[in-house]
This record gives sequence, C-alpha cells and structure tokens, in this order.
Amino acid sequence: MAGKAPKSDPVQDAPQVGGPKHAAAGLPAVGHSLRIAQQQMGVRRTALTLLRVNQKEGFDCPGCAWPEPDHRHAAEFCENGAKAVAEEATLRRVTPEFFAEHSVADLATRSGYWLGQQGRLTHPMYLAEGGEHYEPVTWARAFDLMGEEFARLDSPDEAVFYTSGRTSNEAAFLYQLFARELGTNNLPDCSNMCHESSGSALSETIGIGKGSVLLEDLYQADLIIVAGQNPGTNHPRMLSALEKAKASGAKVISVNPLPEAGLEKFKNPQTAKGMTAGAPLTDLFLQIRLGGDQALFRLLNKLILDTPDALDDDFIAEHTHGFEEFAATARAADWDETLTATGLTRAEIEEALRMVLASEKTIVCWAMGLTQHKHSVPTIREVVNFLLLRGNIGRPGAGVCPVRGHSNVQGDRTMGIFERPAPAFLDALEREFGFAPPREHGYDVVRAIRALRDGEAKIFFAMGGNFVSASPDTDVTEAAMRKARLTVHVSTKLNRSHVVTGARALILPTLGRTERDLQGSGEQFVTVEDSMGMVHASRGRLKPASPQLLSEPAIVCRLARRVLGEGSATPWEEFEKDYASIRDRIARVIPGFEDFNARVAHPDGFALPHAPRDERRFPTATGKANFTAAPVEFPKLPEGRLLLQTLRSHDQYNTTIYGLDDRYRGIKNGRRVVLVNPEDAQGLKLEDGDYVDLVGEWKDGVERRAPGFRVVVYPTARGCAAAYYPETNVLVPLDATADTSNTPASKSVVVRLEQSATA
Ligand SMILES: Nc1nc2c(c(=O)[nH]1)N[C@H]1C(S)=C(S)[C@@H](COP(=O)(O)OP(=O)(O)OC[C@H]3O[C@@H](n4cnc5c(=O)[nH]c(N)nc54)[C@H](O)[C@@H]3O)O[C@H]1N2
Ligand SMILES: Nc1nc2c(c(=O)[nH]1)N[C@H]1C(S)=C(S)[C@@H](COP(=O)(O)OP(=O)(O)OC[C@H]3O[C@@H](n4cnc5c(=O)[nH]c(N)nc54)[C@H](O)[C@@H]3O)O[C@H]1N2
Ligand SMILES: [Mo]
Repeated sequence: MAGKAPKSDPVQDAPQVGGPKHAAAGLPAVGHSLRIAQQQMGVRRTALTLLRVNQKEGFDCPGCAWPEPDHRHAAEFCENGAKAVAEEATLRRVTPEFFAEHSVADLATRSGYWLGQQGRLTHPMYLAEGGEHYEPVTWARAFDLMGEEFARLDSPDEAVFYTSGRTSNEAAFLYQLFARELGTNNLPDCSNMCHESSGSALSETIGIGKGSVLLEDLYQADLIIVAGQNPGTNHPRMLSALEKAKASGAKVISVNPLPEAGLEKFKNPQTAKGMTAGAPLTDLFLQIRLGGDQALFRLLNKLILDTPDALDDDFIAEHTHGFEEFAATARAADWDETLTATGLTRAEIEEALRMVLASEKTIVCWAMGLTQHKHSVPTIREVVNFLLLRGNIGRPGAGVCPVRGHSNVQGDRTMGIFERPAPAFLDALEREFGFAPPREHGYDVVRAIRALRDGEAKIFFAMGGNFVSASPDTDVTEAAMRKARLTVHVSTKLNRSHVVTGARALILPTLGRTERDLQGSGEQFVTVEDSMGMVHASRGRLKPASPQLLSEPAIVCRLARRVLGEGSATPWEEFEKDYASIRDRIARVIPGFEDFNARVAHPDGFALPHAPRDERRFPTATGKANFTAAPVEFPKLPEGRLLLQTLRSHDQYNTTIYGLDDRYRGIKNGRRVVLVNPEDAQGLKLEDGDYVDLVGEWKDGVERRAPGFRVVVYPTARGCAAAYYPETNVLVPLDATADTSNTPASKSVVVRLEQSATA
C-alpha cells in the first residue's frame, strides 16, 4: 500500500499493555523497521535507500547524532534510523489538491500522527489573511510576500529565526549570516530545549560546550556511566559501541528512574551471535528518582574525597581551579539527604563507589534525563567535578559524553546558530563579510514565545522542526504564534506548526537528506557534524519528492537577495550555485575548518579540534578546568502528587509519530498512557487501566490539564511518573525552566491525577 495515506484520522488511542521487555534490537527490530519502511516506500526503494544510510558515499542518517564507526556494516543504521529515513523517502504526497480538500480549520483538528502520515510536501503554499485554505504560490510570489512583511518591520529584532537540528552546516551558516546581515541575533534553536544545559555547564567548566570523547575512547574505557538516557530507543547504534566496550572489559552503570530495555540487554542485529544471545549491558542499575542526579554525584564526590589515594593530585594541581572551595562543600554532603533525593539504598551507592574507584578510565554519557530539570546546569557541573577528581578528562578512555539528539544539532551551533554568539565569532563574520553584526543577544526559544505573545516579535521563520508541538505550554505557545503577522516554515512534512499560524502563513517545501541536490554548478553535497565533533559529507541520491522543491541553502540565498537587496555585498547567487563556495567562507570564519573543502573530501571526514581532549588545555575564564560548588537541589513533592517526566516512545521522532506502540515498554496501540509506580498507584487508589486527567501544579496557579490518560502500573521509581511528549507539553509551564540555560524543565512537572471524565 505504499503511496496511500490513511484517509481518516487513525488515532484510536486504545492502549494495550503487556509489561516491559528486557532486551532491545535484534531480529524483531529489523523486521519491524523493514515493514514500516516498505509501507512508506515500497520494496525496491526501501532496499536502495537503506543501503546508503551512513555509508561513505551515502547520506548521513537523519535519525540521531551518534557517530559512524570506521568499519561500517552494510546496514549501518538501526530500526529507528530506518523509520526516520522512511518518513522522508515516503512515496506519499501532500499536494495542492490535498490543501483544497482540507481547510486549515479541519487540519487543526487532526492528530500530529495523521498530519505526518500524509506524506511529503510538494508545492510552496500560502495562507492569506482571513483565508480558509492554503493555496499554491510560485516561489517568486512567496519571496515577494516575505519581502513585503520584512519591509514592514520597525526593527530586525521583530523577526525570529528558529532552526531544528537537521539543517546542514552549509544551510545553517547562510541562515545565521542572513539573520545577522538583517540585524538580529534572534536565532533560537531546538538545542534551547535539548542540550543547552550541557553547553552551559561544559563551557563554564571545561571551556567548550561539546563532549570530549571519540568512539575509540568508549572502547577503551573501564567504566561507562549512562545517566538519563534511553539509547535502546533514541541512539540504538550506541548499544553496539557499549557492547564492544564491554567485550574489552568495560563495566556499565545505568542511572535512570526507568529500567530501559536497551540498557538491560542488547541483541546486536549486525552480528550472528547478537541475533540470538543478547548480552546484558548494565552491570549496575541505579533506579534513581527524577532530579536526584546532582545529589548522587555530590555524595560520590564526597566519598572519593574521603578515600585515601583516590584523587589525581597532579591533574588537580596542574589543570584545575577551585578545588578547595568545591572540596569543602562536597565533604558536607549528607547520606540521608542523598538517599531521600535519589531513592537509592546505601548499598547501591557503595557498590557504585567501588566500581568508580576500580576504574582508571571513566566516561559519563547523558541526555535529556540530565538536561531538562530546573537544576540541570549544576547537575552537569557536578558530573564534571566527578570526572575532574580522578583526572578523567583529556586522556584516552575517559571524559564527558553528552549524547546529542538531532543529526546536525551540534554542527548548527558550530555554524553560529546561537542567540548569544561569542564576540570572536562576530568579529570573524565582520572581517569576512564587511558588515557590522548585531552584538546584543537575541531570543532563545522561551524568550521568542514570550516576544510573540507580547507582540514584540512579528515574523516567525522556521528552518525545519515543529515549533508549536515541540515547545512547552502548548496553549500559550499556540496563542503566541497566532499573534504573528507572518509565520513561515521550511519543511519536508506537514505538521501542526503549519496549521497554527500567524495572520499570513507560508509553507516552503524543501529537499531532505536522501534527495539529490542539483544546482547551477552541478550536483551538490552538504556536511554535518556528529555528537563527537566529526565532520563529514552527506549526499542524497533519490529523485526529489517533487520538482518544485528548493534546497535549504537555495531558499536562504533567494530570501536574502529579496530582503537585503543591494544592501548586501554577500555573493548569495554564487553560494546557491556552488556549495563549495560556502565552505570556503566557513573555512575562513570558523576555527577548525581550515582547508574545509579538501579535508571533507576524505571519506571519513575529519575531527574538529577540542582543546581539553587533544591537549588537556581548558579555554575557560581561569585558563583551567573549573571545579564548581553549588548547593544540592532536588524536586520536593507535595503530598499526593507525582513528578512527571515527559519522554519519547519507541515509535516517534520528537514530534513525528511513526506508530502508536512503545514495544520495549510493552505498550501497544496508544500514546495517552501514564506510567505509575505500583505503590504510588495503590496510595492514590488507582488501578492499572483506570483513566485519569494529568493536572499540572505550578506556582502561577494556572490549571494545566491533559485529559484522558490510561494508568499503566509500571516499575518506575517511587513518586516518578512518565508520559509521552508532545501530548504532555500542555503541562510544562513556559516559565518553568532550567537556571542559566533556560531549557524547559520537561522532566520534572508536578502533577496530580484526577479520575477522568473522558475515559
Ligand atoms: N528514535 C528516536 N531517536 C531519537 C529521538 C526520537 O524522538 N526518536 N530524539 C532525538 C533527540 S532530539 C534527542 S535530544 C535524543 C533524546 O534521547 P533521550 O534523552 O534518551 O530521550 P528521552 O525519551 O527524553 O529519555 C530520557 C531518559 O532519561 C531518563 N530520565 C528522565 N529524567 C531523569 C532524571 O532525572 N535522572 C536520570 N538519571 N534519568 C532520567 C528517562 O527515564 C529516559 O530513559 O534522542 C534523539 N534520537
Ligand atoms: N515535553 C517535552 N518537550 C520537548 C522534549 C521533551 O523531551 N519533552 N524534547 C525537546 C527536544 S530534545 C527537541 S530536540 C525538540 C525538537 O523540536 P523540533 O526539532 O522543532 O521538532 P521535530 O519533531 O524534530 O521536527 C519535525 C519536523 O521537521 C521537519 N523536517 C524533517 N526533516 C527536515 C529537513 O531535512 N529539512 C527541513 N527544513 N525540515 C525537516 C518536518 O516537517 C517535521 O515535521 O523538542 C523538545 N521538546
Ligand atoms: Mo533534542
């Protein structure tokens, strides 16, 4: 049935529950991904496309930012990468006829799943003020419409330029250049909702906001701690790396309120042994309470300090700053407080300490479980303290490993997609392009929503993503978006952000990773940077979904020419024609990209410099790696309430829903479920199968309600519930953000559960 999308909205949310699985990947996963891919692409296209994923002459998997190993398998992708590819390479199409048939009001009643299942966008579409339907427009008219609206702005700061992390380096570089030539730093991105807390904590403590390990380091480590991450679903290829590390003797501690299948056991689909056996990956599972990680690492740090000969004294003396103050604070760490904050036992923490002390080379990996809390930045700083104590940064087999989400989110930041750019970056732009970039900081995601809400921002332009569904406080965000004069989305697929619009709206359909990009000088490739700072080329080979599509770089170049006109000395036409000319400029502006075009010709690409990793040099304010000493925080829960984390199911990619199952957690055919600990359920007089409303409680007193969730009694930590995003984004208050990074605290939402009227 490839090519045919479901006519009616298939979301009949009727969850069935079969209990969590204990192993991830393996044969069922391969079969499952092929089935989904063939439904979207047909058999032949599935085979042709999937064989090019992550190959040296192929395209970078749009799934996640996990790096590719040097020796690649013929199938160097995972089940969820295959789903991401199938979503893009689908044969289904959203045409002008589709928009004639469905009004915007009609589309606004559909689920995100249904919208995404309709297929690829084929034509630029325009929604006029007061219009009921999107109508096809020519590209020329689309750029004119944008030109008119940009000309009406009183200040360039009334425009907001959002980026999602799939955008290539080339497109991202041009996009920030355009925004800055226009005169604004309003460049919020998905990172603001994602790893911003990691960036904030790491830049201050080690001088660079990126991870310090390469794949080889994982293979050499003695101990790998995976905290706040579910790789079985979100970074399945990481499981192969953990398996390889374990084969060379590494131990793994996983720190998580949920027992995640992938971390328990892994059946590697790429090896004969893995197909059947299934190796246990975790040696110690610490089932921590939500938000308890800072307390855990603080106590471990105290225990390390109290152990004779446990410190790397030479490293501390030579390379660090602030040790004494930190040590004094850490020595005061309290067992009782830690046991309350973490829900762990003394024996578990002592076992963790033994493993930590037995390890000469330790790596800590983390993702959203550590970054999306109020106290995420001090939590990650505490992880850094932990590694610094035993000299675990800047030598093989050791270091920090924030595992990124979107496949080029790290590269986009390197290219200057940042609302608070470093002065040195702006100086370099100024030298290269001969204009004076704005120096004032711009809006991040949360501030952009406030600015739209308050009428201070008037144009919202998105390079990919699904801003209204990904952002917190859905009702507030949607109302804010509706106040804009113009909303523009450069997109591959239909999503909710296209139907919750400003007065006028444009959808600009673009090429995906898998597609051939032909420009004036011939076939183009683009480049991306993975989670470990490796840069390499990505080439699409499929025929584009429609002849109308423009590439992201082409859209930016034409927009810049229309809006900036004669005022810009930048060779936008040349950039569009030949992406190598963009890379030449990147090479001159961004350190680490010298000789970019020559070096990216190497099939494996190249590694960006990382001072702490490469030279044990820490480019911080003090010139050393900084210990920090913050008070321990953890969420305090009022009586009868639960702390809710909002997370991903196995069948979604952020706001893109592939299906209604969460196989590893044993949930089928429904997303409106809330996982509750058995004792909590008993205390709240709830039974598995009951229907409840989740009601958010936040200090502003506003009632935030997500109705009709089926209770699933599940082995999560006490007091800690879990439900899927984006359905639960209505519950995350706009102002509930992490200190310093301003990331929405979407892993610690206080809720009460009320019997549901809508069961
Ligand atoms: N298939 C697929 N792949 C993806 C994505 C996707 O949606 N689908 N999204 C991509 C993106 S953008 C990102 S950022 C990554 C996200 O990757 P993850 O961070 O793995 O994603 P989440 O589903 O948010 O899972 C958070 C994990 O942290 C745990 N956790 C939550 N709170 C805490 C806490 O306080 N402490 C500890 N120790 N653990 C906690 C949760 O139980 C869960 O296991 O994945 C990327 N890859
Ligand atoms: N409550 C809660 N909220 C969260 C999170 C959470 O854990 N809990 N996680 C946060 C995180 S980590 C992130 S990263 C954000 C994600 O936020 P976003 O990045 O904004 O969201 P996505 O769902 O990844 O965007 C999907 C859309 O991108 C478009 N797209 C896909 N490929 C391409 C392409 O190649 N080019 C272009 N131009 N468009 C493309 C498609 O139209 C698709 O509908 O959500 C955040 N929101
Ligand atoms: Mo993310």
